[in-house]
Amino acid sequence: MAVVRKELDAAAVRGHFPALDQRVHGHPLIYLDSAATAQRPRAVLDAVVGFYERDNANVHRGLYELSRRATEGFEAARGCVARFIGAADPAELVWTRGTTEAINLVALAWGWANLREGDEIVVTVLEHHSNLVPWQLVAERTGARLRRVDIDGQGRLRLDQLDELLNERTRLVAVGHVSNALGTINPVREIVERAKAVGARVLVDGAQAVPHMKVDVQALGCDFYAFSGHKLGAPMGIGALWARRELLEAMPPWQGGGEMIDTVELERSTWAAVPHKFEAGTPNVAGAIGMAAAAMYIESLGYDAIAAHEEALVRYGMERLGAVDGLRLFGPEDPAERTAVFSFALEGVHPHDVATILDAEGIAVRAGHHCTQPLMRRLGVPATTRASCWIYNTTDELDRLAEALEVARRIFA
Ligand code: C6P
Repeated sequence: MAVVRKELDAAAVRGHFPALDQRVHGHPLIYLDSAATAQRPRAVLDAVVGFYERDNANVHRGLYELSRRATEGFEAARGCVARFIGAADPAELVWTRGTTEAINLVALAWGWANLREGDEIVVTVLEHHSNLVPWQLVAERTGARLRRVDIDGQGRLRLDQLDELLNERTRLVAVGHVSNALGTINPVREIVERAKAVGARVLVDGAQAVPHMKVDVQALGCDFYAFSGHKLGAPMGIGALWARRELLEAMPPWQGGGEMIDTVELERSTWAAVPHKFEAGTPNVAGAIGMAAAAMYIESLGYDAIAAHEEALVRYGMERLGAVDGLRLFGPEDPAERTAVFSFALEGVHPHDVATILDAEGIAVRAGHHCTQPLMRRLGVPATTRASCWIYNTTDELDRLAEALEVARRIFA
């Protein structure tokens, strides 16, 4: 039977994102900073406005119609996002403010309860500060020790070194699914297998994976998966932690307040069932509803089509940017091992100057350490310029980027 592969209609997709339809400094906007935060499709904007226009009320509290609708929408959104990442049960999905908060939740709730002096936490040199600093804090308080996996010359994790680091003291491996700074796709399934062989838990930072590839947490076999809404077209301030139910049930709460309790006495309390045990206070209901709308939007495009589109961008971008005189592209050489993130140095031009020159042309990129200072140190650079693509970017835009870089290089030469 012939397999019909759905293609992404880039023009139609662009039409779904109102923010892309504008001029910046007299030029059509070229938005190449989706790794920092994506633009939002109309479907998400409508879902958020719809909630506030019709259903706005607090959840799990009121006995009136609006509160019922708000609660139903909020919990339906949980089910939708849980399904989106292949969770077995909506109760395994805890709403958070984003990836950072999800990882801090695990560090505080699981880490404090399970880590002791002499235990080891394995991280990698690719990690975003969000998947490093929480472990430093918990290590300092518990006496656990951080170990670090290095990369090879192409920014790929050295699994041989992981094998050397893993031992019976390893309690946790905390690894990014995709590097925000280099675009490297890490072999998470393989890492999980190796970690499980020594009885370690695995936390995956999925912030840069979920917008680009079908994630199935059960197939990955990990214990915790953290991700943000705003990188997949949902509002800022919403994200999620997925964890296997038995782990969540065994973990103590990390924040106290309304919503997360069962009974409260003056001196002690009992906790609500998971996931509410981890959701103290009024949640970001509109954000959750917006995140479900983003997940449905992505599913309507199809991950196969998204992957094919992004793979074409990776190949084109590597070739086109690689041809710019004096440009050094970081990250894996094999397009299959990376997402459409182009992190580079332009000889003789500071990354901040590159970004400023590009901004004058209406091109938005990020320059800096990308919240990965250990990685920058490892690469021997203070910063890079990073152009990151998503579903709405085109090869024409990468041409415009390359041309602007050629001009920048001539000016500074
Ligand atoms: N990276 C970037 O420009 P929050 O801020 O909690 O939504 O996500 C934090 C985070 C965690 N892990 C990875 C791999 C990330 O890329 C990010 C966010 C943005 O690369 C902003 S620093």
